[in-house]
Amino acid sequence: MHEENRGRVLREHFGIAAALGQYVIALAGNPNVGKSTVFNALTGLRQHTGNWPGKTVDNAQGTFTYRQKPFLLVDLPGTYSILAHTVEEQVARDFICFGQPNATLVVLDATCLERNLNLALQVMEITPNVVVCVNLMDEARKKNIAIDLPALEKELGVPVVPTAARKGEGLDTLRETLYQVSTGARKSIPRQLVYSQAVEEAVEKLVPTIQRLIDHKLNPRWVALRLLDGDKAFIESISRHLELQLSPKALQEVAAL
Ligand SMILES: Nc1nc2c(ncn2[C@@H]2O[C@H](COP(=O)(O)OP(=O)(O)OP(=O)(O)O)[C@@H](O)[C@H]2O)c(=O)[nH]1
Ligand SMILES: [Mg+2]
Repeated sequence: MHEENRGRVLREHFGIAAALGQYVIALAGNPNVGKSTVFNALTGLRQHTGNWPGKTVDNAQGTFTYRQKPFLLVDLPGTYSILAHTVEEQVARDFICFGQPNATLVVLDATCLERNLNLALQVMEITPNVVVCVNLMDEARKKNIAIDLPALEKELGVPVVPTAARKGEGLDTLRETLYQVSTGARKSIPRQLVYSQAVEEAVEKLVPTIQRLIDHKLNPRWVALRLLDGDKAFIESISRHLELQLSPKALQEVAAL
């Protein structure tokens, strides 16, 4: 998306005033994993809080500068999933999809990685610009939980940074990694979930038509999966945020495949 247009969408749809040239980072994670602690550690007092437009869900935005580049960090509501079953999930998903952040930082709890990885894998289906932060490393150490971080990074295909945010541990590496991913200096090919053969065949059929309809504005594989899911809220979000009328005719065309 063109940067000026993205700025307008951020302002009008999400109440976020990103300056031109500012790198936008979305901060996602399950509830209570230390997102706000990471957010505070990175942004200090340069924060602004309010609500998401039209929603009673908290919205916190903060800024920081790194290597002379300006960053805007957006703290998303804590969610276990972004398949939009709750208003919090819808806010998080719509921002990651349509706010076009330069990077999405997914914070995980090192003491219960398996449960937390679900959200990371979902975000990795939407965008390749993901940084995974494994937080609460101090708690994991206390519980004698060992994590093979290089193996995790290799499996996921995106950068993994260990932190103990409350103690400020790992934040320098986190800033540097966010910088590299946001500026495009470091590119990833995230591991994609593979579904049953029937679903994969349906996705393959849908992708070319979707690509034509949405014109690179969203990852077509992700959109295909949502359409196969019959996710009406997502189709509404597409029309609202992309100002793209998925006409009944277009949808019929997709459905006919
Ligand atoms: N030991 C330890 N505690 C941490 C760490 N990071 C955060 N905490 C603590 O964990 C608790 C939850 O942290 P928050 O930053 O509020 O978590 P959150 O993800 O923003 O929570 P929600 O916004 O409610 O979803 C707080 O008591 C933090 O002080 C860490 O790295 N180590
Ligand atoms: Mg929080």
